Amino acid sequence: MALERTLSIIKPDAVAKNVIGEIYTRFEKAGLKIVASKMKHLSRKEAEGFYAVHRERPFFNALVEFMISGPVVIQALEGENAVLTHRDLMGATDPKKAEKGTIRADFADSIDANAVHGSDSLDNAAVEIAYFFASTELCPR
Ligand code: RTP
Ligand code: MG
Repeated sequence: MALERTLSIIKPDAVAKNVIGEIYTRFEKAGLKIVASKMKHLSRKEAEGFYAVHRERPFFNALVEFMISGPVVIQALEGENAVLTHRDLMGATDPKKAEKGTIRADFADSIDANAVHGSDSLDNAAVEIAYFFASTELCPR
């Protein structure tokens, strides 16, 4: 087992549903520690930069519009196998395909408004954490 960090975003739909605390509880119950956290209304430039890998995909503009439609809550999570542990908690991208009991099955409405983001690899996690947090903002415990 390896101690890892991953980046999590509670997307505008889940913030609007007032389930930040319920989602944080799932992280904590799974053994993930929140080592950095902030609420932010992303600018278009920030959202486009964050999702730059998806720039050529047909859903890119809709994704950016959605991510700037309201505030998000961004956190770095730390724990054993944090990247995969967090992806398992989230469930499949499309909530219709997400396993029962996952965050997306319980809180997401559609593939666009799908409640949460999570890094998909350890390398991307490092890049994504650095995109939103200075190293001095990380508080390992
Ligand atoms: P995320 O990056 O948000 O954690 O989600 P993911 O890895 O499960 O999905 P990814 O392929 O990285 O896509 C990023 C986000 O774009 C939206 N999407 N829409 N309409 C579509 O076919 C489609 N595919 C992806 C989703 O909101 C997804 O979370
Ligand atoms: Mg992704």
